[in-house]
Amino acid sequence: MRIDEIPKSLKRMMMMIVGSISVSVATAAPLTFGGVTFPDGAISFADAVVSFIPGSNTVAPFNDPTLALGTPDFVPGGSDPRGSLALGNGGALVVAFADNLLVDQSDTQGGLDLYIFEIGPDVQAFRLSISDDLVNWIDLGTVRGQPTGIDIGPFVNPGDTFRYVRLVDALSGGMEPPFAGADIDAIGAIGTRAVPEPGSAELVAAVLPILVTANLGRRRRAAATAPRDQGPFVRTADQAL
Ligand SMILES: [Ca+2]
Ligand SMILES: [Ca+2]
Ligand SMILES: [Ca+2]
Repeated sequence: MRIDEIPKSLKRMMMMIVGSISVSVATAAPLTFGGVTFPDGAISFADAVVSFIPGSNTVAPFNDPTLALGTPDFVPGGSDPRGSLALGNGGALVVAFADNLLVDQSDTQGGLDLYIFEIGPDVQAFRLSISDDLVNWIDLGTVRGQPTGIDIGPFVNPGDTFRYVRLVDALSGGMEPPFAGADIDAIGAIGTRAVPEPGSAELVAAVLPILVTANLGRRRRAAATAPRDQGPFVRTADQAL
């Protein structure tokens, strides 16, 4: 189909869809959690679980790795205790950023780039690594704190970006069930570069052919075969470690 075959009304609709996606990235407002301000707001936080290999003595509902995604939501003494993931003794979690990438920065929060929100009465340690391909990992050492912030600057090259973060419980105490190991509420990147979310690109690829075919009265199989589930966001436990 040539572009001049598309009706004006449909062109306007297409521009609205693309515009709404780009605006959602550009208008992010700063958010503060536990005294830590994230200039790019909610997109700064981990978006997907790549893999979770639970350690011992973490049981449902505290062993759900999705509890470590998104903005911090654990409420001490709240009615819902499931705000954080208990890694279990020696447990390993790998998460991915989808609409942002971790980068080194020096302008905000003393240059600390990556914050892990660990919670609970025991301040438990975990080993922290970052990667951009799930193959080559940069070890940031064993850390602890509630929350704990890390400057990745000494470990990376200028301009490097990282999509993946790995946490491995360091067996530092609090080892009894039901929530043994470090308790991870959220993982946020102050050093954040916003990127088009894979889901948004898929949305454009999937929706536009449907609109075009609907307006022109032509059915095309392309709409049904638009790319889906591409990218690294799959649970591949043996790939991660
Ligand atoms: Ca994010
Ligand atoms: Ca930094
Ligand atoms: Ca949480």
